Amino acid sequence: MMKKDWYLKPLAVAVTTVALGIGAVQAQQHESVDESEAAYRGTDSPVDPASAKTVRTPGAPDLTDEEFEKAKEIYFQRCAGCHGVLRQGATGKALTTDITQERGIEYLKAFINFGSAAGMPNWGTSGDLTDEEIELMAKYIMHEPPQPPEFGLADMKDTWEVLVAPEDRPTEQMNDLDIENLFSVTLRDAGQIALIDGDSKEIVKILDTGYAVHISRMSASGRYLFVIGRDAKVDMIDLWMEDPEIVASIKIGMEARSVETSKFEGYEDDLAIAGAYWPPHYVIMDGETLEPKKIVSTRGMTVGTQEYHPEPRVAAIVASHQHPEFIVNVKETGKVQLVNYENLDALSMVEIDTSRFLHDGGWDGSGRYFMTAANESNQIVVIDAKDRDLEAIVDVGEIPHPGRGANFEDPEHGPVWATSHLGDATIQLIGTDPEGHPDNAWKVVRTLDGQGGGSLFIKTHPESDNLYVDTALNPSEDISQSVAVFDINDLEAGYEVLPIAEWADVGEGPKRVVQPEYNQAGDEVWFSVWNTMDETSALVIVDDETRELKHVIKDERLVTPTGKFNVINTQKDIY
Ligand code: DHE
Repeated sequence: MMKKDWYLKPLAVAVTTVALGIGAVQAQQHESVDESEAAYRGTDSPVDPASAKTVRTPGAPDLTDEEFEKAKEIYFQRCAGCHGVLRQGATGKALTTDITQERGIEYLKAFINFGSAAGMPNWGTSGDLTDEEIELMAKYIMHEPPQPPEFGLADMKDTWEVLVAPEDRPTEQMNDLDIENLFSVTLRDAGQIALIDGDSKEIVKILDTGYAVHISRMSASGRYLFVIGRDAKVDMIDLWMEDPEIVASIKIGMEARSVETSKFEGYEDDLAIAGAYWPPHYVIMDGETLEPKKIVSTRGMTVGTQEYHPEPRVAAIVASHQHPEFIVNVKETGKVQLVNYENLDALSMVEIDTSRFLHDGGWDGSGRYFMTAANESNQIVVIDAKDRDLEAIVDVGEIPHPGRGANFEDPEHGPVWATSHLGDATIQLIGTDPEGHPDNAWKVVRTLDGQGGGSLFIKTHPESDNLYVDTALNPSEDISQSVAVFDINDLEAGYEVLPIAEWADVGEGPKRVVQPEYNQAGDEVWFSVWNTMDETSALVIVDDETRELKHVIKDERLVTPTGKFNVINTQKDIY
């Protein structure tokens, strides 16, 4: 089993045992939990803390109203991302009152102060929280969690706008953009996207979208771009307009991460879907106007123990090409729902038990199998979209994080899909050809050693012989500011390191290099050099043939660029 090493090695772990009246508390003091990793896993929740009603719980130390409001603010900003709004646990442990009241205040204070080797940041010793705030938070989590309000159809309709009616939109492309080679670039902390022309590298337009915008997805036609913000705002952008513009938008909840459109033949773009973290539900909408049609809650029983979970968040969503279905990952329950959209008034669904903590994923090279990470279970789940059942669950390294993964032909093992990992330095290739290579199917057929852990995305392209692996969240700057590239035809030769952040020459800052994305021809690879808001970021473009620097896009409008989505590669699931 892969040891979780990258996380511990660079961190000098000084174990401080705090012996307390109520027994010894083993709180491991860390020099610092890597801030980017902590920030990545627990970005502040866009849910308004004031919307959550305060609950006073017997057995918990009392707090004034003012203290409650302050604690809620801190919790939603720093803790909800990992522990969940209702504290049922996800990447972070469950903090329900049966646990917190049993542990007691001193224990809780020590853990908040020193953190833990399992990834809990050291909020006190890092200086993020004061002693008073630590005491406040320890008391706060001994009370029942305040529940934010639901967000139903009326709330959605209050936010729904059709800015340009379908009948008023152009009937042909009105601009001379090479749309297929256009890139939609997430400007994360600006709440915007940049549309960048893949040939000229010019910024075509900057568009205001949702708060902490997260991902872009394409319509089946390749005409519309769908963007979702962490605040659950979906924007639909018409790329045919003379000046590409948002034509419809809606908020489908208070927090979300995923959006997709219907892609099965005969239903192309009839419908759109977006999945929320809060409330835990997904919403099926009209594909042309985003009118909300059907809200489906994901609350239910977990796989395995079949315990009720009140906050199973919707992670990756893909649109099946095999049936008129959306395939929806439900994170905390470990259920994959195949939602048939032929009749929204009589919704039929296949709910497949898989493995808890589903996250991101993508199609295998054939477009039949959905390969998705149950990342906190260290597994890759394989869903057969044609037979509509679970094909396999594959044990992999520590916290797989594939993005959509990478599909290519391994010279020895045939067709494979690859993932890298947050929690260790490996890249693992899983056989995806049960017909032609049955012995390799759904097994790890090759494990490569990459630069280090902290990897978020891996990518290749049918026209390329290269496999690029980022390590954006590795604590060592040499590693987080560069990428590794393997020759697909000689994988055991190891990797070459490309000094992407150095090539960007943007001066100070963390300069995390994140998410390789190819252009349409597959002869360029674009990387984001993700700096903080008040530092200079950039996009670095590498010549895939020579692996040398081809171009750097630096522009003050490029604020915290992260995900980049080439239109044709996103539309056709090319990765
Ligand atoms: Fe993401 C995809 C959730 C943090 C950049 N991210 C996804 C998906 C999910 C998800 C469920 C898959 C969507 C789909 O395919 O439908 N991301 C989360 C989180 O819960 C998490 C860990 C913390 C949070 O609070 O958001 C998180 N993600 C981040 C980041 O910090 C990243 C690195 C920078 C950013 O822009 O926020 C980031 N996530 C991305 C990107 C993708 C993504 C670029 C799409 C990858 C692709 O190639 O499709």
